[in-house]
Amino acid sequence: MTGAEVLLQVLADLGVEVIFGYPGGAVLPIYDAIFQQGKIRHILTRHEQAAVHAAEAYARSTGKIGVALVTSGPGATNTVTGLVDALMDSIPIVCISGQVFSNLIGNDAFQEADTVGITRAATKFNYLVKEKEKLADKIREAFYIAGSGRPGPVLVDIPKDLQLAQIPYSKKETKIHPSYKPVTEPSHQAIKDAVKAMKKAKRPIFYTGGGIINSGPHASEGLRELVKISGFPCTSTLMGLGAYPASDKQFLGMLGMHGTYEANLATHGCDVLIALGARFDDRVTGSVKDFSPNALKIHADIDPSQINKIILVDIPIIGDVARTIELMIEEWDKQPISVDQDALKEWWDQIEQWRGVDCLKYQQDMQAGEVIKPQHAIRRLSELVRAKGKEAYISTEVGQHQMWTAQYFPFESPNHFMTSGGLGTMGYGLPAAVGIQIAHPDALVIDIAGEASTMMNIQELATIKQYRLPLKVFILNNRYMGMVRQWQELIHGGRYSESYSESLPDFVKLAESFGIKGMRARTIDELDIMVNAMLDEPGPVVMEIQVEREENCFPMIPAGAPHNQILLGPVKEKTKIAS
Ligand SMILES: Cc1ncc(C[n+]2csc(CCOP(=O)(O)OP(=O)(O)O)c2C)c(N)n1
Repeated sequence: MTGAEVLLQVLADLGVEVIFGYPGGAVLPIYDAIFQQGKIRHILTRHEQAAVHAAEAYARSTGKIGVALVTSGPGATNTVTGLVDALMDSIPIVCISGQVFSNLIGNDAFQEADTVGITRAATKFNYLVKEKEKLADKIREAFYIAGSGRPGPVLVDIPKDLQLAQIPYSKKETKIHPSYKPVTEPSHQAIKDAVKAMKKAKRPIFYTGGGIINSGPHASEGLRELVKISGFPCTSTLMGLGAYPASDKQFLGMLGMHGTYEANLATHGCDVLIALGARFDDRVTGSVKDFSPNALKIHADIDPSQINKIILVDIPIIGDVARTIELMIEEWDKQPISVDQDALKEWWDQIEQWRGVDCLKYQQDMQAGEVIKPQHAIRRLSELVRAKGKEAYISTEVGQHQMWTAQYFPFESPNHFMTSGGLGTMGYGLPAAVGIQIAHPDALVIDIAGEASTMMNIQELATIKQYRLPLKVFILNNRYMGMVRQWQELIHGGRYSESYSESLPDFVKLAESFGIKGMRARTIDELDIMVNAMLDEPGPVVMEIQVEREENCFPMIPAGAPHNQILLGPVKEKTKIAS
């Protein structure tokens, strides 16, 4: 077999069904092999960055490993944003890049780039295959590393001569690297200590993150049980949304910079914080020295490097979070102490008071002709989807609409919310929706977007058309880079430097030019009609919702401030909350 054929055979043996990619000179042998086989489907995106985001969303919405294939030089450099995105959000993907012929490496050959050098800091692991005998093993190893421990992106760079070389192939087990053995079984003593502390708590809270989703459905099921048997409140990071059902009374909504009042004040005031599969990132902690100041902290993470990285914790637990939760549930009944129910009730009373502030309220004028509030558009979208008895897979771009989605679109199940959390990559949502729809052809997939972000990977409308993907692009058009404008308003004296889009396409005509249905809602009386029309449309739709231009996203904890300085609205309206 040729190296290219070996590559495809190993991928098939590893269970790969789909590759997202873009061809070029240095991967022509692989594309030729793709042409001649029927096992693996290739999805042609219109940009390599989009191929990686599509692979990421495919991975996150299925729990499988996503695969991208790109050519050397610009093909590879175009993947860097997607690779870092996957690294920050712990998404398991394998990116295969073509490289120039081995004898040309170092010659500044046409379309040569030092892909391994460039992507070293963008990947969990990367590798330039130099010996043809190692090709199959390196691919297997790449999949093992991407998917095990803390998941992440792995890149394998394959020179063109290796793709053309004759290589014997035999199906083999993955050889596990001797120096890479992630710990999955947590220390039983740590579990005992954690459960003891949890049972002694008077003001506990679960702080859950994307690790629960990465760990698989078992982790989310376990979390639901643990929260129920403990009776404790539960909050989540952006990446963890869906692990615990948003509609449940014990769920306080998202915490952090644009989290709810109740989630943030409960995190600030708790006496035991149980962090599960979360990494204390700055959007969550705000001021590190003031974060959850009086709490005993339990931190469960599969990646030992996360422990005590930002916040010093009292009880670290290293291991798979699904297993951690399972052991916590087992331990719960074994420990003789019982939770102080009076204290817990007092805590819940306090939380209910905070909940009573109704921090997500907004005023929508319902008179015909009135401007649509972006929050209302998202809330109605979620309600109308539910009214049709559907559960949607949602992707977002980055900005205000992303935070409003986290606030107003309730997620009931894991793997249904695909968003760029750590890197905050505008241009993620549209290709992500492609990846989700490929993975779930019959599901309702909606990309909730801002107009500026949509412009960053707009070429993917061609991919959507080509594969007849019935996904919906729901653009909240405020003509501003809304999140930038908001910060400029609140922090830079209202000087809207370069954040207004003087020129935008007519999104309806633009969609039509790609052969996709375009729709528009301009005023509140058109909103429900158009959302329903979009949901009833069997094919793809680009929907432009013209929204209030200068709406701000609240609550907001100013960067670096403690949680109890959460703003419920503009400071000038004196809604700043004192501790
Ligand atoms: C690739 C990239 N460039 C710049 C930014 C900085 N940024 C964050 S949000 C934002 C504005 C997004 O505008 P839009 O997509 O219209 O969404 P809105 O905030 O209006 O909802 C910008 C420029 C980013 N996150 N990603």
